[in-house]
Amino acid sequence: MKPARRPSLETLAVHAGIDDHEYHPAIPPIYQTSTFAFANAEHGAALFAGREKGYIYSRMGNPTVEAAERAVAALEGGFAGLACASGMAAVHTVLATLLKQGDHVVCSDAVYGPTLTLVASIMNEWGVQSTPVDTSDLEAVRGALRPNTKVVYVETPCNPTLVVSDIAAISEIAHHHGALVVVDNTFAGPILQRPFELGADIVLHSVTKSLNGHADVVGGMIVVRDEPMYLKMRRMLNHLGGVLPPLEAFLLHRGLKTLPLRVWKSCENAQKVAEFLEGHAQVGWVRYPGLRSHPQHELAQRQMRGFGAVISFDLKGGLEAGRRMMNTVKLCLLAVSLGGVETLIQHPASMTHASMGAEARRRAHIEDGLVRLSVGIESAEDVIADLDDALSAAAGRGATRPAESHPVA
Ligand code: LCS
Repeated sequence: MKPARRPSLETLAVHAGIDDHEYHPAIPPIYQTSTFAFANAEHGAALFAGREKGYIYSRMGNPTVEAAERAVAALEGGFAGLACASGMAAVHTVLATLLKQGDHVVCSDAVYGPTLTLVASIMNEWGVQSTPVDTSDLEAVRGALRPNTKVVYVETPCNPTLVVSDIAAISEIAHHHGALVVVDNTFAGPILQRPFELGADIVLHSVTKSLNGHADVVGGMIVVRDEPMYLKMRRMLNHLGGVLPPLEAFLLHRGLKTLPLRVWKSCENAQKVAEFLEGHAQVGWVRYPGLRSHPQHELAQRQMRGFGAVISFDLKGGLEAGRRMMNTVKLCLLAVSLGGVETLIQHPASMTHASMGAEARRRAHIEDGLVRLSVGIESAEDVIADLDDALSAAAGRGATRPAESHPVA
């Protein structure tokens, strides 16, 4: 007998998570309901006791949300997904499940600002110890482990420095020590990077970014490898309560269908934009994993199928040049978030990573002049023309918008 063919990611993106329903719709219906009626008292009691399968209350489970959870879990190659109200709700739910007072977590130092604030500041107040390290340095990871280290938390590529960490090597080090590896796969996504195949135990996402892709959903997703972890995580999510609502789950699921097309187009565009920026006299340095000048370019080639949508670069002329540039762009939206169909530009030190504080930013090499660009699926030539005009303005040539309309620095 021919072995069953494993569907490709492109096929899963279109079909995964879609169940049969009464009228056989092509797209799962939106169960926009907070609660589900029981047939009778015995049925209600049986559902609560877990003796029967079915739906009770949408915080505990909802068919539209479960469809999106199955789809993302299939794309990541995990056992199951848990949809959360935001990426931060996913980070919180994972850490609250895996860590208790007295435990220690090793964390990439250049993660999304609020993730570091949660791990290194808020959770410290709850008695969880943490060590932020440059996780691209395996010796630093090894050296940070303590007898009570339960989790190594890796974001790769990192936000916004695009540092790439070796998931397979870190998993080996952490597992040898008895710690679990959590990978925030938001920047690469399942099309470009396969953390479970590299040894990770838990994968999480801000689905606000490429998985939804259309800037109309804030959401998160946790994907686990096995049932015991799923049950622990589900219990925590159910009690913390940060679940994804049905309409958002529907929009996420719709966005997934074009994920491979969008991701490959933005990778192609980002490579062109990164090369343009690298050759521009007004730009100090450019960091993009697809450039040979990126310090972990070889690792990125090994670990990723493509290099993603996000580029960071430094403008000659520092903050003032950055302010002028961001007040001049017309096609690029001056907005935070990333991984969507539209090109976005922002200034991490005063925006996404402001909450970390200057000292943590300095340690994580998030310089004040760093500008972050998330390249969309428009024409690369149009994006480059817009950036070219804005770079001229940054150099003091051409007109800019009034500074007060976009306070950057
Ligand atoms: N993980 C990563 C890598 C992120 O970039 C973000 C958000 C989160 C987690 C949190 O997800 P959220 O709760 O926002 O869905 N990153 C953002 C950024 O770079 N700009 O705006 C949000």
